[in-house]
Amino acid sequence: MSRGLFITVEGIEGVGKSTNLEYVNESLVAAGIDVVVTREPGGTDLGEKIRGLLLDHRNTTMADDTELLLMFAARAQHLAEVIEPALAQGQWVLCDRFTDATYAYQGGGRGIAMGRIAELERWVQGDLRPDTTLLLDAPVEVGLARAAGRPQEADRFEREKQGFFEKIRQAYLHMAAQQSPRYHIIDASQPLDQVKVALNEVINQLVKSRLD
Ligand code: Z5A
Repeated sequence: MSRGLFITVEGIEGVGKSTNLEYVNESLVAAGIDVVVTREPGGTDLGEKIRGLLLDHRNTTMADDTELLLMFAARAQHLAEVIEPALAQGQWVLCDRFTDATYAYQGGGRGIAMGRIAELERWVQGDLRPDTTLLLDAPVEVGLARAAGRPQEADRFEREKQGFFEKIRQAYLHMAAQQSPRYHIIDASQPLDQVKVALNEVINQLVKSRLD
């Protein structure tokens, strides 16, 4: 049995990851692919508890290194319990955020050295990297305006200022430019129908590559 494909969806706050992830999942399932949908931080019982700590806006004194290490602690559990077993069984894993988010948020946003993140990446993941990353990109004000329309209380990240998200967007675009074959930049400022058209192109390519 061939190993499954590891697909991640990335982007700044409110850009439409959850909405489009659902669409990608439906399209893959319709094409006959066995898909596991998951998210970071989270994806396991333990990981969801760590997510609670990370997002709780009352944790105002969390140090940047604590935030970084909690992201990787949740990731280690997620890899062991969900991602690695699924890929080994030939399932495709569709993950809402992964380590690119750490480079973008903890590296670009908080200013932690990228080399330190790379050390943890090697330790926790070994050689495992996503096969394909869908980077939903839109100006920060578009993402923040969409996110502001949601009823839930803002979490610890959502309380950050616009400048924080500008640095994150630039970090994502920089990574995509450096490692271009893995990334597909999707213009997420377009109406949803057009975002889906752009996603379809990538989905069709992926499905075709597996059937060839
Ligand atoms: N984080 C980190 O710092 N380091 C890490 O390593 C990892 C994560 C893994 C939780 O992530 C936080 O963890 C995150 C980064 C940090 N914090 N932030 N910010 P999350 O992914 O759960 O949180 P999020 O970015 O806030 O995701 P979200 O709230 O689920 O937003 P979204 O998925 O990108 O957006 P959405 O809910 O799909 O869409 C928002 C609204 O816009 C909704 O009403 C849609 O109907 C609408 N929408 C979507 N697309 C369109 C278009 N094209 N047109 C019009 N309206 C649209």
